[in-house]
Amino acid sequence: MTQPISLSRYLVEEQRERGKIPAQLRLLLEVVARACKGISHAVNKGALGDVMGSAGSENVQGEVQKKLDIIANEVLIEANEWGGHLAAMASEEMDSIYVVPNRYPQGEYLLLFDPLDGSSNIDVNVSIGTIFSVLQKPEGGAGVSEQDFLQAGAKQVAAGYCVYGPQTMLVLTVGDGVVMFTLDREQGSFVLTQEHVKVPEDTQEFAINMSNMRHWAPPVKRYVDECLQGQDGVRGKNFNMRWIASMVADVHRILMRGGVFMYPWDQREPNKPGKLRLMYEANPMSWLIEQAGGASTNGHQRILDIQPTQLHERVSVILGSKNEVDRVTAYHANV
Ligand code: AHM
Ligand code: MG
Repeated sequence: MTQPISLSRYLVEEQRERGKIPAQLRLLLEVVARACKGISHAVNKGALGDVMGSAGSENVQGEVQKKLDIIANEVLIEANEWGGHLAAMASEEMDSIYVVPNRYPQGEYLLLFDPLDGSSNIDVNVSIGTIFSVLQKPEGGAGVSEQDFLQAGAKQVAAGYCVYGPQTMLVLTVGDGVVMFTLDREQGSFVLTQEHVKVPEDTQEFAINMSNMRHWAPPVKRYVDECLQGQDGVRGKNFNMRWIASMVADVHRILMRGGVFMYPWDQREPNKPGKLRLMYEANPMSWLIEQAGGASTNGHQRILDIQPTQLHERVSVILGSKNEVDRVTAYHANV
């Protein structure tokens, strides 16, 4: 029987054999994984711990924070601030960046996260997750500022998510494909369960919140209309639909079996480019999808090429199976 490969061993071997992961980055990823284990534990407790329901506060985007949003945020900060691998962190749940306090050494990396994505699903026991993105602090310049974070997604040095579902899984890229680890609760460690993850180029499954259809722009409406026509329509095949309302769970399904995920701009809030956040939701997910052979655009350009201008910037997202993403993007060409 082959020995299971733990996340720690995978990272050490990647560092040793491919020189892919510098020691500081390896430490960072181990710490993020450890924090995710803690979050998984809190999520699993549910009503048995004091973790359910609203925290009675709002985040910078004006969204009500759940207790678990705040717990997950604190777990990630406390786990990461003292190790010497980070200069600063940014989170969906914090207005501005969190600079590593002076009492700890400062590292060269920047960590961004959505501590608990899909939080509308917390209280109904549906899969949720933590999304993270790692950037290198630009060279030169003393201290660290929000400006240092404003780098295109193509500059990420690691990205991933942890999904808290029937299994807790950590999905990771360091630019060398996508690997998946499953939490072995008896051993307390993440174990490698899938390598060479590949998103099929074609799919017959799409994911979008259909209740917003009347607000969509014509290219998105056209694409979904054509899918709904099924085998008698222009696409000549039937499509299935899924919408979990947890991006982590929807993207995980797409990594496992293909599909296209869309959270496009819509007319409900015409001044916002979309609902999802570029730097700690769309960028890490887009890199994972691209690393697995899929594609990700905002309808007009590759998401990873977008130069952010704000930490909490929003973006329209179309990602997944390459041929479908290319089709939706082409429909935007003349708009
Ligand atoms: P959150 O970060 O506040 O949880 O919001 C992001 C989530 C995504 O996980 C999901 O794709 C989307 O919001 C669902 O939105 P909606 O409820 O509008 O369908
Ligand atoms: Mg989110």
